[in-house]
Amino acid sequence: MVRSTAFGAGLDLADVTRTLPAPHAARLADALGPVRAGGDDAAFADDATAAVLPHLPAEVLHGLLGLRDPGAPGVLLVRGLPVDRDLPPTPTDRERGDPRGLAPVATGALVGTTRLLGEPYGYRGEYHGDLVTHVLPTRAAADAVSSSGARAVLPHHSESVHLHPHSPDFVALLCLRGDPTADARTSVVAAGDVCARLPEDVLEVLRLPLFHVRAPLSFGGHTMGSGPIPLISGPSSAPEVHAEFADMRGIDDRAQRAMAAFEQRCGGCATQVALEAGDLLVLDNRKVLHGRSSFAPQWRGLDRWCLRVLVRSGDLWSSRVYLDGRHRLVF
Ligand SMILES: O=C(O)CCC(=O)C(=O)O
Ligand SMILES: [Fe+2]
Repeated sequence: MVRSTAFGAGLDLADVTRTLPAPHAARLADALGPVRAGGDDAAFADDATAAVLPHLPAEVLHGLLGLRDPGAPGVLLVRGLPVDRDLPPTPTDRERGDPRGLAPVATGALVGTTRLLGEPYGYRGEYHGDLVTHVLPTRAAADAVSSSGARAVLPHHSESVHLHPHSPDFVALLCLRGDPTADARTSVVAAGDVCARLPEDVLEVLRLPLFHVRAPLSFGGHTMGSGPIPLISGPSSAPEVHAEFADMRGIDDRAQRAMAAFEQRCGGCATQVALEAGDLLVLDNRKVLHGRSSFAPQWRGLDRWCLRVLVRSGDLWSSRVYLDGRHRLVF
C-alpha cells in the first residue's frame, strides 16, 4: 500500500503525521460517551469539543495548531483516533442516516478535534446542510464524479470553490473503514509546488478572474455557479488556490490553456494516502487541492467509509448574511 509518494517541494507525509497513542484514544472514546445523546448541532459541537480537548496529547495539539502557521504545508494526518467498535455496515444509498447515530464516537472525535481550527459548518444545498457528512460510495452514484462515487476518479479540487469566498478554509476526513482493496487513495497537491513548476506568463493568467466554476453534483446538480474568479491569488511562493478540474472552465482559450497547464503539473506534485480506520486527514483548502483515485465497491457492508467536516478558520462572521443557524450557510 502506498502511504506517500514524493511531494514536489519535498513534503513527506511522515513529516505531517501524528499518532494518537491507544490509551488516549480509549480515554477519548469514554469521554465522548455522554455526548452521544445529542442535542442540536451547536450543543453537539460544544459538547464534543469539551470532551475531546482534555485528551489530546501535546503532539497532536501541536500538529493542529501548526496548521495555523501561514508557512506550514497545510496537511495534517492524525492516526489512531477512536472509531466506534459497533460500527454498522457501510451504507450503500443516499439517505444514509445521521453520523451521530451511526458512529457517535467517531463523529464527536472529528468535530471536537477539528474545532480547534475554527467553526465547523455545512451548506443547506449539500447533504441537507448536515454538520458532518458521509463520504462513501452509493449505488446510485457509483460511476459519478463525486465524493459519493467510486469507479470514476475524483479530480483534484478545492472544496466548494464555486462558493468562493464562502468556501471552507479546512476540510477534514475521518476514516471509519478503509477500502478493503486499498485502491482508494486520497490525493493531495500543494498549490505552491505546482506554481514553482509553472512559467510566470502562465501564472499571470491564472491570477486573473477568468474562471467559472459550476456547483458540484453534491449540491444536487449543476445549478449555481461562481462569478469569474482567479485560479490562484497571492504570491507564487505562498499562493492561495481556487481550482476544481471537474467543474471549472476558463472563459477563453488562454485561460483554458493556463488551467490545463496547472492541472497537468498537479499530477507530478501529488501525495497519495490510502486512509485507514482512525485516520484523520486535515487539509487547508486554501493551500492544497485534494482528489481521490477510483476504486471498486463490493456492496457487502465493508466498503470505504469516511466522515467529513468543513471548517471556517476563526468563525462564520464574514459569511453572517448567509447564516441559517449557527453552523449552516444558506447556499
Ligand atoms: O474520498 C476522498 O478521499 C475525498 C472526498 C472528497 O473530496 C470530499 O468529500 O470532499
Ligand atoms: Fe472534496
